[in-house]
Amino acid sequence: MYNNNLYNKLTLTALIVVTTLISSNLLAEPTILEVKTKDIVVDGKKAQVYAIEQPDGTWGYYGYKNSMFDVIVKNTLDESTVVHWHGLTLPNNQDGVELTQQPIAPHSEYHYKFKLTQTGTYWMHSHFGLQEQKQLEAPLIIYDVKPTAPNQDIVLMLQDFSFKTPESIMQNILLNAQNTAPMKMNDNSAMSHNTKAPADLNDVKYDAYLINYKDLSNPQINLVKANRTVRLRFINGSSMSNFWINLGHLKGKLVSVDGNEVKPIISNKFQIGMGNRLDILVHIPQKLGYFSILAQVEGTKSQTGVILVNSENKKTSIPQISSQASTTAPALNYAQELQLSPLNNTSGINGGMGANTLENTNMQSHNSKSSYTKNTNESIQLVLDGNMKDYIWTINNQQWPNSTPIYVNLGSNITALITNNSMMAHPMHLHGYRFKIIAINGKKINGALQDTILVEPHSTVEVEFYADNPGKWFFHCHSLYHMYRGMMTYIQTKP
Ligand SMILES: [Cu+2]
Repeated sequence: MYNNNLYNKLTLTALIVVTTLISSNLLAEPTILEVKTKDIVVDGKKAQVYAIEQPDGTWGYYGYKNSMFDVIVKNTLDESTVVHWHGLTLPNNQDGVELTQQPIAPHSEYHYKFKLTQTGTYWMHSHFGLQEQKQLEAPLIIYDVKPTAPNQDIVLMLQDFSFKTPESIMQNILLNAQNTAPMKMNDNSAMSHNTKAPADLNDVKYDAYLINYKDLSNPQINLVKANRTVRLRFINGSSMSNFWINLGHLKGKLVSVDGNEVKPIISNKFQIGMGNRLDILVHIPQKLGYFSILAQVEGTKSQTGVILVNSENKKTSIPQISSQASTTAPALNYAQELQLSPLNNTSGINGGMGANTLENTNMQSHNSKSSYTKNTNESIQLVLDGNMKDYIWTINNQQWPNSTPIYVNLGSNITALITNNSMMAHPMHLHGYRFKIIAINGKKINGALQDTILVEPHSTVEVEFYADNPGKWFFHCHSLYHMYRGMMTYIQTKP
């Protein structure tokens, strides 16, 4: 008996040692991310889109803070690509964009290696051509500690889908722009400045809206446990669509925006612009059987969603949910942004963020800050505009790629005033940094740290960041066709 136990113990120890050796050996190997085609079914019809998956089928990347992001991107497509790690503060040559590397040629690969210094919900997507429209994207989640119950942590990537090719969508936009531009301008001058024609909200009419490649005719269903808290990680990975998240019967607690913790906001409705991420905690009550989590596109009745099913009460039948809501959703607005503030920030609203505070929050990976000159302040202007007739979109009157860089001094505290002079909202994204929102329409706020901010038509947003990450960093509109038609530039640090 005793001997048997000892034998068992030894066998167990040996097993643990072997397992540890195998897993540590596996950990030392780079993670493979394959850029590939993916067959999906939308509204009962087959379609081919793109995906980024590991060889075992894992969608995207799940890692830990302070570990290495050691990834080989394998391009299995017959066209070039380049994959950007959206929201990560990383070394410039790892950014995964055409500014810092050659595109990855068809059937070739590229190795990325850098330390993960953040935690939270991020994502990856093609920064090449119009591939993002075909869902060449995936989640990128960085944990602080491993979640104890994996089914209580749900990633929800919002996507806009068309059976048309991105090229023909672009062509249609150009045709529509030419036909409707003069009318839009008349409308604008005749109406009050707050009235916007629906055409200004949505340039593209999509066939469906998806969450994790599925529409409401066949939605993703997640089993959840009653009396437990579920973290919903929303990623707006759509190309041209802003959404209202509707949690229905569940009360949500918004705890993180773009991977940065915020003072919690409790509601069952939230706004999410293109490129943004929201982590929302929901508590699953015992008595109900299922919960629909919906996302409705602004200016439309179109919606998508997933169903959470209470694992202890799952006999309840799940009704079909229509892809059309009963009412049209309004345009997104600044109400949510004005409420947001960082969880760990004691600086006053009018005191501004000193460089020291930004240092602490902005670039934990760079320990060389002390070598930079501190507390120099610089301000830059970023003026967004558009020519509706030709569908040309500009930053500071320049249309990418005919742009000159915006220079900032390395180690300076940068205040950037973003002025939107156009009739459309633009989700503006800065690479390599997170910025703090310090004013909206001139109203000073102690706003959130974000990497993407939806700038409403005819409005201003002031953001601040500490320029301690050297290199060339794209600043662009995350509406895919606006970016494609010129709304992109880059910020370059001077030593
Ligand atoms: Cu835009």
